[in-house]
Amino acid sequence: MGFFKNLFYKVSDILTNRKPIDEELFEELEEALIEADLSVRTVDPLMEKLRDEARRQKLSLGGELQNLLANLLADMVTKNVDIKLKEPKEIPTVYMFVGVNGVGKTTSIAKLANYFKNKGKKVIIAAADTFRAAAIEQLEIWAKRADVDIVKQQHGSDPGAVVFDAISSAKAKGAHVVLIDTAGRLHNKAGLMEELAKIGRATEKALGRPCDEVLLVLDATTGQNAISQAQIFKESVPISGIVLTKMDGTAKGGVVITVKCDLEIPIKIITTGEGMNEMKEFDSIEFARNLVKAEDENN
Ligand SMILES: Nc1nc2c(ncn2[C@@H]2O[C@H](COP(=O)(O)OP(=O)(O)OP(=O)(O)O)[C@@H](O)[C@H]2O)c(=O)[nH]1
Ligand SMILES: [Mg+2]
Repeated sequence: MGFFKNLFYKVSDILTNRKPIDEELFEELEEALIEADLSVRTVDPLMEKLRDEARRQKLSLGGELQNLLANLLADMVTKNVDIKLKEPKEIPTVYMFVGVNGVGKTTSIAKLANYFKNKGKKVIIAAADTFRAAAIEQLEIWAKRADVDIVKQQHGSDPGAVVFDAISSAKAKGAHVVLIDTAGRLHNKAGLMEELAKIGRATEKALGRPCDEVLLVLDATTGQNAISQAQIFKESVPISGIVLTKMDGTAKGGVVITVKCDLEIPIKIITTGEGMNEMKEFDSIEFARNLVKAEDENN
């Protein structure tokens, strides 16, 4: 199975049939693209282009649309230049992770800790999820596994104070990276969102500048819901990038395109499993190349 087929399995099925190109096929295709988590806002202009091109090139069979579609999607994904995750240049460089419950914040922190550690950086994790029972213990296990330091306080303590401690400790020890774990929160709870702003202020106080990266963690399997989460988090904290998790658990590729095209927040990291190494920096050119390449191989 090609990359395209994997990510857009239903779209691919429709197009591999030797159906004639007609209005019914376009409608079926449009529906499948939306089911694959492309937003309506993205699909409308895409369908228009597809129709125009099909007419211009005088295509007659559904299969002939596959390559065209892969290329149009590839163009959309690579439209804006990727903004990479900030390198830890200043000591310490601070990365805060935010998002709703269970999206993969803590696991992603472990992966980033391991990633920076392997680059020879000294890493400190700040256990600022003081809210969920066992959150601190979970983070301690990961910190041990990644062999990095952790700064924690008691369950229920002020997350801002934990962050302040962690940054002070990083300064004292000359650590390069501070990764802040925060409690999962529903984006519709105003009080909890305000708490994030407070953590941001504590960081600024300790660091003398705002957080270097505020990373919104989104679960790729939640589709359009991830988009609405982003829109609301964006109002409370200055999100600088997205960590898109659980890409191994979705056959829908559309979420990447929707996040990239509709949100105007760069995707910086993609994670694909529960293991420490199952993450990589997002590369839209590679993503697009795979879409198109898979198509060429199939034809
Ligand atoms: N398949 C898969 N599972 C993942 C990935 N990232 C995280 N998980 C799993 O998702 C679940 C939640 O992960 P956590 O890292 O605890 O999520 P969290 O956002 O910190 O959750 P809270 O702190 O409760 O808000 C765990 O079972 C992880 O193993 C991924 O990339 N792929
Ligand atoms: Mg967590």
